[in-house]
Amino acid sequence: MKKIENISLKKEINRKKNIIFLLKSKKKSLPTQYLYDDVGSKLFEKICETEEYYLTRTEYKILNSNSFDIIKASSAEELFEFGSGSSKKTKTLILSALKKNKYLTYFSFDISSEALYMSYDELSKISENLNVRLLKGNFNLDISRIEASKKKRLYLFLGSTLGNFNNKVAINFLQNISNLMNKEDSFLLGVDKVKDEKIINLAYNDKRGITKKFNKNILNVINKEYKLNFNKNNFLHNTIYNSEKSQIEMYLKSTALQSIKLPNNENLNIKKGEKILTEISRKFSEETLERLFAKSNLKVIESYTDEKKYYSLYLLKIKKYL
Ligand code: AVJ
Repeated sequence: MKKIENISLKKEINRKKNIIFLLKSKKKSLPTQYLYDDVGSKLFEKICETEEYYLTRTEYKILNSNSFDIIKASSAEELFEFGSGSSKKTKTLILSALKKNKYLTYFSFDISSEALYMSYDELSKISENLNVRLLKGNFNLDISRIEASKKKRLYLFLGSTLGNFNNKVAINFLQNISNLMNKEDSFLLGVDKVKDEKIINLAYNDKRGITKKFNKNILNVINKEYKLNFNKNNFLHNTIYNSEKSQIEMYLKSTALQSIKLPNNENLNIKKGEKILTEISRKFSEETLERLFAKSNLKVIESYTDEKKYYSLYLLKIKKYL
């Protein structure tokens, strides 16, 4: 089995306090990262295969039709992917990069060991000239621990994962990447775009109920992690599209008055109808993206989309080398 390089600095200190704070707040929420444990990562892979979830399929198509162009335009000699998941989509880019470079290193950076192993399984057979490195860490906490490269690196952040971050966190993340980038490096960002609300709503309410399972799994994860007593049967999967913020908000909605024992042994009452936010998924307009890039010292070199303009990839470079 391939060895995982753990680069994360475990900042354990305030985790419990944070959970208590989030659950006692007027607008309750849970940290989105808990959706992506090993079970959750696998459920997400299944969401990607549903009819309604157009994001992955569309991104894959765009990547497939433009992968050689992306490698050419970026002159990439090395690939570094954040939140790589199973790396299925990245395969096409790797194959194109191997046409231009005899040897290639691909870094897969993810929080989940399961995802890293899936990525290794998917990629290790491609070529003897491909070196796959597995890095385990959290991309908001551990990005400063990534080493820059002497080779021209193409950073990848696909799957519209940026959409999980509120504006402040998104800017912070993009700034961290642009600080890490050398002059010759590039960055390929995949994002879901603003479109007809009906299509968006369906994507988060698939009829097979996989998204519902995915959402409820967060309760298993935090029950285990913090020894809590959430009962999945007392919650409904609930999403709304917030058009003001152009984002899907995914909630667990309480079906009854219930009492939860918090990690500090305090009892928390959750009313019937009360909602706990588990994830946001932003849909971006060109204007929003321009603003984000400008604040992060990034400029667009090239962009790629599908015929319906549902989804876009942006190839970015550093605007000013500081
Ligand atoms: C993995 C964050 C891109 O926001 O569309 C899918 C996660 N949540 N269905 C998304 C997700 C519910 C997904 N991202």
